[in-house]
Amino acid sequence: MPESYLPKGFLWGFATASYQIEGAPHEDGRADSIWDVHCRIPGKIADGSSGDVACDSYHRTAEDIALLKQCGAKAYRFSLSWSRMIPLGGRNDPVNEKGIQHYVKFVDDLHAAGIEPMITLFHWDLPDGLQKRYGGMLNKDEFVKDFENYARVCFMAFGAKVKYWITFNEPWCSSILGFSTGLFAPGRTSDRSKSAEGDSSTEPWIAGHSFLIAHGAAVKAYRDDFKAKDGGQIGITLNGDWTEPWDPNDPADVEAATRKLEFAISWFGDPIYFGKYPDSMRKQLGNRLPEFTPEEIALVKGSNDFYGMNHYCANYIKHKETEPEPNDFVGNLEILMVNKAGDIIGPETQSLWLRPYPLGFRKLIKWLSDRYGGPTFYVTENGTSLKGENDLPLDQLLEDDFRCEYFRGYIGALADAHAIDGVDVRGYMAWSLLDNFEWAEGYETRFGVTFVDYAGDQKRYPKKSAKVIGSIFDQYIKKE
Ligand code: NCW
Repeated sequence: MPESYLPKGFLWGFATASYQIEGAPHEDGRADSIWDVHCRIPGKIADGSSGDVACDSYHRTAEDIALLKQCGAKAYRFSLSWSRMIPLGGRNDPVNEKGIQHYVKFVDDLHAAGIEPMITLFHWDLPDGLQKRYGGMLNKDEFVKDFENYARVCFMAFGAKVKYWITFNEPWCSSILGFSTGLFAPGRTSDRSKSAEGDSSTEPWIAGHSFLIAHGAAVKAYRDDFKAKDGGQIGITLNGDWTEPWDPNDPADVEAATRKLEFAISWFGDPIYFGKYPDSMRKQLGNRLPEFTPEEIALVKGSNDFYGMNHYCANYIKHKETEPEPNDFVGNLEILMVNKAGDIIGPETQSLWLRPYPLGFRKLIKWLSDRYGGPTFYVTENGTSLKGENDLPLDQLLEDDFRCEYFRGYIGALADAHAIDGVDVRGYMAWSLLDNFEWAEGYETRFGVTFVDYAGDQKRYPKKSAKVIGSIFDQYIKKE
């Protein structure tokens, strides 16, 4: 047993998301989501692909559960496709019984295999009907009501079978990449530059505000009407990279490194734990950042039973001397991979946004724990890709020693955060069970502990990491 440890009963497993694995986009009554539409726009996805087939998991639930069992997983985090449950999305639209039954059976099958389900209600695939009808997240009042209704349909359908609920996955990504850079669905960049009136980017901040209020409304619905009888917990999943100052001796870089954390994480974390946006964001964004009404504060403040943490990367941060651009969303600073002393933060991966640095994981979870008063954490995603993994011959690709090392480093860092730094962490979901549709990067980027042969009928081949990860947890989780 290593000196550091994870607590008894620690829940570990894997995470996936509906659009990335399911395929079957028009089966059993499912309608388009904004990602179906986004993928049809030429140039949006690196390899011109889509989630039309993906891992075909809609038809292979038994195979996926068998893989989870083989790995020894205790839990599985997956997301529901809103447009399978309520194809057009809205509170007055019909509920699709076939969609509900598909997931109810899946949850029953997971339980039969001894695997705890953890459900994400929204992992980016908004029903396109709501985007077309009223602009999706840009229409706060409509979006909040429709999300609350969808959440209630789900709470009702699964009842006590599901103990872990996540409202939104990485609202930063949906807000910034969906409404500022246009990289993600719904692909909006329309107000990125200054207009003739000197207007500036507002949409990502409006979308973010809608996510927060919708999260609060769903949590209130759960706590008022389901939690006591069903006995579950509910939270939000936030992504965030660790930051180190480019020059640790320059107070402006030290300050910028914290400001980057605030723009990326506290944007959502502070309203949930403190009922307000960070001062640094208000200072830079002024009234482009929406104000909370007293009713909204009451809804949002205190709305996490646990903090869902996705973590992948660390960066060096250098302050800027110039005034922020209107479309700046990082806090007026430079994000670098090399610091003033020439140190590299971590090796390159297939994804430009990912640089492994396990110590950054430990530092970030401690920073979050200190800032938010020691909440309970579930790590809801962590994992890596390898530059060029997709080009390797199958036998080499299955020997993914780099991924085994990655998990050793990160799980060890988490055990240090728990045993030495006193962080209350109770679970970890590796990203991902399967290679899958990596959004704008298409199928070139592989994150799975299982190779999926897209050219060979979606056949699954467990990689070495699928066999190794359980033994790493075995070393760290306390038996008594
Ligand atoms: S794309 C992304 N990911 C990966 C994805 O597969 C998963 O669904 C997400 O929850 C793995 O984990 C998350 N994160 C987006 C990274 C940010 C890209 C930053 C671009 C800067 C402009």
